[in-house]
Amino acid sequence: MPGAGAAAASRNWLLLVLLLLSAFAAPAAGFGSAKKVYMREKVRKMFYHAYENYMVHAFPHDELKPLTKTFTDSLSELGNLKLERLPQNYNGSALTLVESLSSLVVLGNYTEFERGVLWLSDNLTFDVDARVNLFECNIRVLGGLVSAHILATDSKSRLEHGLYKNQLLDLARDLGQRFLPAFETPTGLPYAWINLKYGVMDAETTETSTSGCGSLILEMGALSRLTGDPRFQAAALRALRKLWSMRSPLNLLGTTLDVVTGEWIEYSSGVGAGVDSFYEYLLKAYILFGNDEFWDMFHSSYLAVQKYFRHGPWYHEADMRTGKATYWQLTSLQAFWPGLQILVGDIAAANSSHREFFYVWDKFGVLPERYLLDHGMLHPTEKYYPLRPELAESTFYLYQATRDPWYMEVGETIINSLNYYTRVDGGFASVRDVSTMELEDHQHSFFLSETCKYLYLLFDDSFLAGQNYVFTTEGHPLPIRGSWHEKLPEAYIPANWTSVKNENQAIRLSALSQQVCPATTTGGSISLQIESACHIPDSRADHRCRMDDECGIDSTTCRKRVCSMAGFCGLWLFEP
Ligand code: DMJ
Repeated sequence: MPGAGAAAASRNWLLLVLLLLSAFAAPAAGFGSAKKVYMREKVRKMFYHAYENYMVHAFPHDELKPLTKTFTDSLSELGNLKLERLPQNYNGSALTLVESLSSLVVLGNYTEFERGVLWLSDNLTFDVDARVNLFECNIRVLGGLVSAHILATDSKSRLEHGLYKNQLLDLARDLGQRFLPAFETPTGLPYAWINLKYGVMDAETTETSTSGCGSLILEMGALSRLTGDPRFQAAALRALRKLWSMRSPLNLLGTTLDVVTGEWIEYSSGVGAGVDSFYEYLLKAYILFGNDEFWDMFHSSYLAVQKYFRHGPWYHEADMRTGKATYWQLTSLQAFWPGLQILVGDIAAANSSHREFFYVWDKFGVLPERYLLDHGMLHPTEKYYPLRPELAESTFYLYQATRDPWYMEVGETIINSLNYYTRVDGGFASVRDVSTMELEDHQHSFFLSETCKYLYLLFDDSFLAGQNYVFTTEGHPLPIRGSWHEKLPEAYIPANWTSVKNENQAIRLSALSQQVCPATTTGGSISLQIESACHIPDSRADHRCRMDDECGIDSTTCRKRVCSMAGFCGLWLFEP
């Protein structure tokens, strides 16, 4: 439990989070306002190219097949939803429209947002014989509806005074109620799959993942607060507490488990697939709801991740029982981690890790699903890039925290790659193989809810002005409201984390010159002192190098930095 002496640190921490989520007034030096507008408009065009092609060729089905200009409802990960009120027995839940609503608001298109809200109000139903994945349906559909409901009742929305009578909230409540039978297990851990009409099917699999049962709290907690029905939050919280009770003495969790026996199935885990949003939701639930319980869980698990998974800027997997490394692999999903580190204020670690993900992006043109760090090669079967958002997401958070124009350059590279490799006449296509750039006929809905949204926010964050949001793991914004806080948060930041000492001086000139090597002096009115007993700066201010001798001592770990293949000083995985 945090001690009383931590109150000041707590306030600083909270202020930092608020600062990170707010719009800063200062424009980015080196990336002029005309260029920012140009990039923003480029992202806007990307979004509408994806959205309009979906509306023309796929709506009201779930997702677009951009190469053949057709549709798909058979999401292996989501299951089948369908709209019964439509003619011709359509399958589909207009998933991409549900996922696009909050992005339309971020782009300032209230007219199309309102059109979508009213269409869904009239047509969507969940009273269907459909087996869906609880986690995916929660983050995409429930999260999309809850967020859109909040935005529809926002003072900026014209719907507030017109035709909108909480229809999306009614739909969300109905969907949430259909989720509840999944939680009726001896452990309280929910089944991974549920039939929306009939509940849990006979002989349903009892296997689920850590993220599948441990990251439902944001959407279900928000639903409870909006409806006044505590059952949604209670179910998600009970599952989360049970999951947490299954941690090892090292405070590590596995990746898959049995919801009936409460036994682990896969003991190895990392910060990527099957676990990622579990960590994300502990911290974001604390920010959104203010309970110390979430912070305590996050704090313990964050320290365990840094201790057992981190190796320099990389995060490998480890066995939860021993802490011993298992798989030395970089996965595309892990790229959300630097963004989460920004929310907790660990900027130096976020920056060094983000730079490595970007190095791999740059090497292939996009981020491969899995990259074998120990062999320096692609995973033989997971060479795909399904338009994932995680690197863009972290880039957005790093830019919010640092205002370093370098992150805009990263965003520009990501945008150019997406347009060059994945844009086709019928939308944006996934990459089947990053070594050949062969495309796959699928435009995932998260390309609209997350990838385009974070890239747009990187160049225009006016949506954030005057309101702080937590973004769900699917990129749907939920406002941070004092009235949702059960009590005021208390937090403790370990002294060796790279924390901002004075919240009035939180703006930094350059992440490359300061966060990577934090004690580099900056001069000027916004200089910032960060403790570092052992720090020795790299020879060059831009951290480029040809030999290890040109690299200094890392200020946070006190370890010798070495020169990477890419020619940057850092704490790389394989040191001499
Ligand atoms: C999204 O559906 C969510 O971000 C989820 O948590 C995992 N990643 C996918 C997109 O990559």
